[in-house]
Amino acid sequence: MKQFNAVELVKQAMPLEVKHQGLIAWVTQVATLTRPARVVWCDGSQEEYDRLSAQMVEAGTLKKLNPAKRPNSFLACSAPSDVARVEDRTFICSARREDAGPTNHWIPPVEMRDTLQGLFDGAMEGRTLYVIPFSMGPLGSPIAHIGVELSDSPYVVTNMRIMTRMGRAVYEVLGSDGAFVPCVHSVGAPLAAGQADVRWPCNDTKYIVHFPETREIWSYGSGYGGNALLGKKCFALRIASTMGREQGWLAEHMLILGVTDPAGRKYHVAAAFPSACGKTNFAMLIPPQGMDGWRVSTIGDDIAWIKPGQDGRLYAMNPEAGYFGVAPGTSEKTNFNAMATLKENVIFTNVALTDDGDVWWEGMTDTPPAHLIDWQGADWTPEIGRETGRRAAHPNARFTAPAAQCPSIDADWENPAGVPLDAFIFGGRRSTTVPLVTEARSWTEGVYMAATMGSETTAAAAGEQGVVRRDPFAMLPFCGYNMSDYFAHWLEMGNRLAASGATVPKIFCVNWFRKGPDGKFVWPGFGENMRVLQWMLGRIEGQAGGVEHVGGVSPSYRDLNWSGSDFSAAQFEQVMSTDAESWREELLLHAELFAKLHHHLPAALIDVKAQIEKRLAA
Ligand code: SAT
Ligand code: MN
Repeated sequence: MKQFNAVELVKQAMPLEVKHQGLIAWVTQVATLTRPARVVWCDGSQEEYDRLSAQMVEAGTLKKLNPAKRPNSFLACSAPSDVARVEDRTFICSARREDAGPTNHWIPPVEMRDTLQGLFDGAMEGRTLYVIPFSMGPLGSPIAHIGVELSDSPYVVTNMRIMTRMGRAVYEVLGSDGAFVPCVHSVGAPLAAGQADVRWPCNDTKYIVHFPETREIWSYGSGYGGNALLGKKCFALRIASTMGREQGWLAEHMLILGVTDPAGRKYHVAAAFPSACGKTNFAMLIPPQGMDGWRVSTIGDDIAWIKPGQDGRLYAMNPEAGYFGVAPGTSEKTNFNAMATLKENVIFTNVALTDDGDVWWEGMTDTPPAHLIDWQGADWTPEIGRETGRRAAHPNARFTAPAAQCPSIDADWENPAGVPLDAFIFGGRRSTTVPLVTEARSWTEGVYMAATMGSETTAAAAGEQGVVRRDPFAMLPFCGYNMSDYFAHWLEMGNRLAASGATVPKIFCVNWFRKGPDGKFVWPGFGENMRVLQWMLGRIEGQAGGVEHVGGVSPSYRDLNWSGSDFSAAQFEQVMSTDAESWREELLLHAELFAKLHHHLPAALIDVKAQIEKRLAA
């Protein structure tokens, strides 16, 4: 047998643009460890995308959809065990445990490196190691950061081409000594000589590992979403949040939208919600009837990098180039712009296949097609669905689509300067207690609201669903360092803003998800959220009314624009009401969170809590 020669494999197909000795040495080192059959340096071209897609169709990983219905689009169906992010298998391996903090899983770096050496030893045997150069943020812009992912999954390559600026030009930007975040990914399913591959290779053992000090990412065992597309949660949130802390900026789990009023005045808002709570829908909102002249434009749907500009204001940019959005529930009615974005050039994952080679998911149409192949490859009919409760699409089924295809895309979405922020919104999924909207009276009170936010868990993460957990800033699974230090960083950013004399964005807290006694959502949501947005802008302009209460300022019924709506004052009461008893219960949960985060917990937040308690007692 021929001796395995990593140097030769790596050099063989290396493009001329690669001049970075550090990069070449690292690729060689990873190839030596993982022993792939081939190394491919990706160039990001359409030709490469088509070739890999065809290979995956051949291997059964992808189905090509009917080109007349869904041009240049594919369906991937994963292994049933590999359908979401795995939070219990996600690790922040900082040198000191306290720097990861109590909300992150921590293992000493030395021990973790040992484990990873064992796992990655020969992990790519029989497979191809793809070198995937990518930029988070517009290529070459001063606020962009570069990563290189080494992955043995062609599905990762094609998804990364949509989700990031991926390809040859990145090698040029890197030059001979540019900085990059090294990301190593294996599905953890080496192939012995002659062994047939499976449709969706993965491993029951999974590790999603971050070394914040050395800015490295290692991911093993999963091919799905945030576990495998390492530019997204791993880099643009977990690693970037630690970079932001050091360098004075913020990496947040936020959509960014522009909103233009009938007079042509434009505002920008960044909004944080946990996974699968409607960020994509909110970012692509179409104002309802009766709100003519208002317009929402989309800058990003999941991640915001926010930095102070020359004028001291905060500017936000979207580091991604695509949407990895939740398919179920997306329809022409709930998100017209998303449906238009999904017309072509899309990779669907874990949705159902129609008999004419198109896709379908729960909520796409009121009436399901008479027959489908479900996400696990079995026959599905509405009767089977009713009888067994089996869904045609997995609840965390996703689409990967180019952002540029979105009809509501903002003209400034790739502006390297970002867009100036007027407001932050924080929202959880709460069937009770939390009102539709509350304005914080100060930056500090806003940080408190965001820090203590709770939300019912969704299918975006493996584990029990529908249980309320604290999800500070919607960053619980994504903060790369100690959560209390993260709160302190937010407070510090606020102080700096105030000191610069720049306009400080207002902070609001929303809850679209209150349920009535019948268990149904009371607030219609989607386009109707524009009414709440208008109220916020009115508050920014000092024009809209509001009522002070224990937790902040909220509108009364007459403070919102109801034109074109039949939402009644009684219904409004249902989505706004809170009583002292619910507040007391909620505060117990805040206390629990603060006890957990006591190490480095900023005193300013403890003060806000004391003030709320005082108001409640009065
Ligand atoms: O799978 S992802 O982590 O990219 C989606 C999400 O949970 O927000
Ligand atoms: Mn997300």
